[in-house]
Amino acid sequence: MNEVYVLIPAINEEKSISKVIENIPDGFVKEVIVVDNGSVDNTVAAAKTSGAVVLSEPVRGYGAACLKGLEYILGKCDNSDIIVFLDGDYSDYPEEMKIIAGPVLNENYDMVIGSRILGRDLGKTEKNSLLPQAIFGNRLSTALIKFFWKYEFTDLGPFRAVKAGSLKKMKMNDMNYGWTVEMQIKAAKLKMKCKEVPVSYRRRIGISKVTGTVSGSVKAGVKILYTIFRSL
Ligand SMILES: Nc1nc2c(ncn2[C@@H]2O[C@H](COP(=O)(O)OP(=O)(O)OP(=O)(O)O)[C@@H](O)[C@H]2O)c(=O)[nH]1
Ligand SMILES: [Mg+2]
Repeated sequence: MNEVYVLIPAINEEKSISKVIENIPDGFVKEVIVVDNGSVDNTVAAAKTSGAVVLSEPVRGYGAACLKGLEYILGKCDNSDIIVFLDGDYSDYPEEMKIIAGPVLNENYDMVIGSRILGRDLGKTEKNSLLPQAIFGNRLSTALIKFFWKYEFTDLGPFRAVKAGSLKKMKMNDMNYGWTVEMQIKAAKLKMKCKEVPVSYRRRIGISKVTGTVSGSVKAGVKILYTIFRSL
């Protein structure tokens, strides 16, 4: 039996983290790992109460937190096991995890991305949940990926499932905002079997860290473009 591990990078998400963990389908996952970067609220306690393993990463950054979680999971899982990435702000619908993990579990996909753009086209996203800068940035970066590497994506969505053995081959190293695009570029370069599925999306609970802030959007945009052109 292949196991499913869920990796949630989180910082100061005390209002949402328990909802995220508790909405993961019952009995579907072996372990939920929350990687914290020094939250100053009750995120750590809330995540533990909801049954997650909490790791702490001293270096700040979304990618740094994911790397810490991966080191922990890849150190003990099989190559055929599955890692699901999920945000801790309750924007994604954890109950949709099976449609993302399913093709990796059952159809030999290396990676499945939950696409909020495909979801929006089906009326599955809450109004104003996908901010204009995210829509623009996604459109530009996925167009560049298609142009340079001939792989078609519509989103750099955080909710995604990847086979553990495939993640090992990717040798991920981005420490912050380039994490999602780096993974998609590496999947394309390695000719991995990928697909997207439409997912729902809603406005986050709590305070924005990235796309909902001006500085976060600028830093993320610059880092994503830098990651694309550095990968050529
Ligand atoms: N551990 C850790 N988690 C982070 C860091 N930055 C963001 N996160 C988490 O990563 C997830 C995504 O961050 P968000 O702030 O939701 O970013 P976003 O979805 O682009 O934009 P907003 O939802 O508008 O803020 C959330 O669970 C955050 O708590 C970080 O530096 N360290
Ligand atoms: Mg968010």
